[in-house]
Order: sequence, then C-alpha cells, then structure tokens
Amino acid sequence: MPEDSIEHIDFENLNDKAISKPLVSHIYTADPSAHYFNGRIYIYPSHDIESDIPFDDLGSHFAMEDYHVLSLDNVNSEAIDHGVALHVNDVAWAEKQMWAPDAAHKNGKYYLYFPAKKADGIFQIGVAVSDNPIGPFKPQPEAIKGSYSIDPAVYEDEDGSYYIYFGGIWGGQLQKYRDNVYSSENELPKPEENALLPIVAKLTDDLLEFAEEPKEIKIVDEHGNLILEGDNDRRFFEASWLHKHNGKYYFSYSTGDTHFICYAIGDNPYGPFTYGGRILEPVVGWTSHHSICQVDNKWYLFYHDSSLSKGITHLRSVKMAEIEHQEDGHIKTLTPYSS
Ligand code: FUB
Repeated sequence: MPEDSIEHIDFENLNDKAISKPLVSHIYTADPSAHYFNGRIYIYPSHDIESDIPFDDLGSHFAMEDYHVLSLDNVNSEAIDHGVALHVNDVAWAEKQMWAPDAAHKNGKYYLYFPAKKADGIFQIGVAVSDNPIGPFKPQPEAIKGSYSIDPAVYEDEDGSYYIYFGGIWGGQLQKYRDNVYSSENELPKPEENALLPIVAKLTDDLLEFAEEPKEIKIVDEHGNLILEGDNDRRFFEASWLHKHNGKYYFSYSTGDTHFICYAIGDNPYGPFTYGGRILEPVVGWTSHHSICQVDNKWYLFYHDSSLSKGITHLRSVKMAEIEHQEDGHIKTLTPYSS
C-alpha cells in the first residue's frame, strides 16, 4: 500500500478487519515460502529486524541477518518458531541482507535457497542443506554458480525435476543483467519497451547447482504480447512463485511499486505464461510477497503485511488465507482487509 495512504490507517483495529492475523508476533517475519512436507506446514520466511540504515529505493534498510523456520500442525494451529536455522556469519561468501528464501525437499534432505549480498555489493543466491526441515542448514562454501539477483523459489514438478525461479528489479539488481551477464551500465527498459522478465533454471539432481543456462520466462497479455515496462500494474517486479493446479502452471509475482500479487498461467515450467489477474490487493507496507501451498485439498496464500509494526516498511509479519481457483482456472482476488 503506498506510503502516503498510511496516515489514514487505524492500526489499532487493522488486524480485526484483516483476513489473517500475524502468524507470529514475537519477531518480524516476511516473504513466506510455505511447503507441506511430511504432513506438516513449514514456512521459510525472511526474518525482519530493526535497522538504523536509512530508507532508500535499493532496500538497504532490509538488513536481515538470519533465517528462522516456522511450522504449523495444520492450518488452524499456532505457528511455532524453531529458532535460527542459518546465520549470515556462517555463510562464507555472503556479507549481508539475507532476503526472501525458499526451501525444497528431496530424498530426506532439505535445501534452503537464499539471496544475500557479497562484499562487492552484488546479490547472489546460495543453498544450504539439512537433514531436518527446520535446520540448522549447512551452507555450501560458494554461491550457486551463475546465480544472480534475489527471491529464489524452487518448484518440484511431478516428474521429479526441480526448477529455480528468481529475479527482482530495483534493489534486487535484475536490471543490471542482460542474457545472464552483469553490466553496471544496464538499466531498466523504457516504459514503451518490453518489461524485464523473471529467470528460471532447472536444478542439477543434487539440487546444488543450475543444470542449464538460466532463461527468461515470458509473461504475455491476452493477445500474446509481452507485458511492457510501463504497464506497472502487471509487469514483473519480484517475488516469483510457481504452483500447478489442474495440469496448468501458475507463475505468480509481485508488481512491486504498484503493490499487487498477480499470476500468469502456462502449460509448462518455462512458460510462456499468460497474465491471469490479481491474487492479492495491496497490503499495508510497501512490499508484497507470497507463496501458494496446497494443504489437504485446499490452497492457501502465505503473504505478509506491516500491520504489527504499524506500517514500518521493513518490519513485516507473515499471514495466510485460503484462495480459490475458479472453474475457469482463474484465481479469486483477495482483499486483505474489510472496509
Ligand atoms: O525482504 C526483502 C525483499 O523485500 C524481498 O526479497 C522482496 O521480495 C521484498 O519482499
């Protein structure tokens, strides 16, 4: 929700009107990536902390240092915080800003994927491994070769292949890359040009590296045309997620500065994906970031807002709400607060 609307919000009663209360309130958590592993719901969020770093458009005030894993018995139960699962001090290649993570499970091992900034100020994505879904996770000594930008999301397809989606503009640095190559000269396209696109790569069998050159995934409109950079209500900004429903692949993402969670539908993990609509209208706070997870035949959106911190952009709380795929395949749009 835009910053200038914040002064009109009644924070004291906001969570009474919200479709979900914060799942935990003893720490700030954001960017929830939820998975149903072995009959239990696990949430891999960012762990937001107070920071004296001033607000800027690069998100420097998002100064997170570690990850905690949350879990729930079922959709109605209390979320448990399992404590620190990975700290930046234990990651040899990373210096700061442990942003939105995700996790995957294969053959009894759990993999935590996370972006962080290196000492040179460039984001890469790392992976850390554990025998337990709650960690502690042991990081690989180096970031994933060829990785860049932020917001990894790993999707396990029904044939046992795993794909990693990533990318985010502005502070997420995606605008500095073309064809997987960084140049400080690169900037965002002009409004009338095609928007920057999220990136996908298949993972190797051990889930530790890219098995192929990362590729862009196309997000197109109803006429099959790529969404333009100036189409701020629909173009990709950050927060990739993939889920599959009724044989269709749903790629969902945040539009960043217009604060929507949107989705686009495709026939395979590489797309193209055709824009389908909004899943979530703006929440309180600048960022919006989500995941979608099936639990016992129902689908849930995990998301965050800044209700608990009374609107502080970088102090967010994870929430969840049921979503509905309609007969025609579209997802019903959620409004996060009643008026
Ligand atoms: O939490 C830091 C950043 O804010 C995430 O990486 C973005 O998706 C946004 O939620």
